[in-house]
Amino acid sequence: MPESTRNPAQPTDVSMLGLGAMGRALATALLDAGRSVTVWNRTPDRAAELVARGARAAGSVGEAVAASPVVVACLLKYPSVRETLDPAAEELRGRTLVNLTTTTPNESRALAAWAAGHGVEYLDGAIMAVPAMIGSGEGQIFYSGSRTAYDTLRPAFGVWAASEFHGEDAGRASLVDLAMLSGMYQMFAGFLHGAAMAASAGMSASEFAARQTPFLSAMTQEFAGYAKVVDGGDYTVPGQQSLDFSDLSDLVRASEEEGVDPSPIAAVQALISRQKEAGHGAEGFARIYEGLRAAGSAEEDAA
Ligand code: FVH
Repeated sequence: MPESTRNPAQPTDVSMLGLGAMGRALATALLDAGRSVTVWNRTPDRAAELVARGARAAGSVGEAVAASPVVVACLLKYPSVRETLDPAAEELRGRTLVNLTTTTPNESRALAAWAAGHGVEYLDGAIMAVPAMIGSGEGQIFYSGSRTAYDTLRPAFGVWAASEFHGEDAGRASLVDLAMLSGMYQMFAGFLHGAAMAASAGMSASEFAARQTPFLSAMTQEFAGYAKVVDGGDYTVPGQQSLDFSDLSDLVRASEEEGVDPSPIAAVQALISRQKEAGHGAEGFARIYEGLRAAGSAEEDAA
């Protein structure tokens, strides 16, 4: 019997709140794996395709929450999660909430505290995949929060992507996710800045990409060496490219001369300059890590 025509009182395995591109991909993968799924979305029309595949549509958040022991939220941002769940807090009591909405680490911790205050088991998740990768075996989802919830749900959620548990601090999965995205977005911005510079010589972005891709791929091999220096904490180890050597003033000036906004590369040069002014010019490039960390501590100290 299709799920949509089941007795409404019969519980389903998972209730999915949020049927945007990602929520629909997650719900589809669960249905394809034979799980029974209740779905809810603020704009109800978005449930139609899933109902046709066997999901049960709930008419309200409370109804969706009451339908399953496990409730997955894949909404937009932290406020949308609270707006959706606050009114259903009592129905959630005794159930497990898995939040896959992108939130900051502190927002994830706030949700964990909110859940604990309402007798709800909480697992936070950060999706390292686009919707098309869900169920393809390519993506990854980082989890943190309740270990019990993770251990119980891992077999079911394994259909989405590879699962990785990051500990009981509910904010850790989000922190690692956002740290990875920080690296990715700065790489993309760097590529686009380079493409803008090359454009002033008439090179198309596609031509530039064809050159940049193998170069950057090769450069990522350097991460492990930088990481070793950072973890060892000794920026004087021989064999490193020094900050004096890495000075990017010419690169910044070249960008300006071509009429291209130098802000991405100027930000890197500012990090280099700060270390040189503090007397570390002879040390390795990786020393800028210390400047980034110290700036965070200074802000915390000032707070
Ligand atoms: N799509 C992706 O590639 C990324 C990959 C990494 C992780 N993200 C995060 O997943 C969350 C959902 O992303 P999404 O792609 O499904 O996003 P949308 O298609 O824009 O759908 C958003 C859903 O959230 C609902 N919604 C928004 N605001 C509210 C609200 N105030 N109350 C209730 N629901 C709300 C929205 O409902 P509607 O507009 O259809 O009525 C959608 O269901 C996100 O955190 C990504 O960062 C995806």
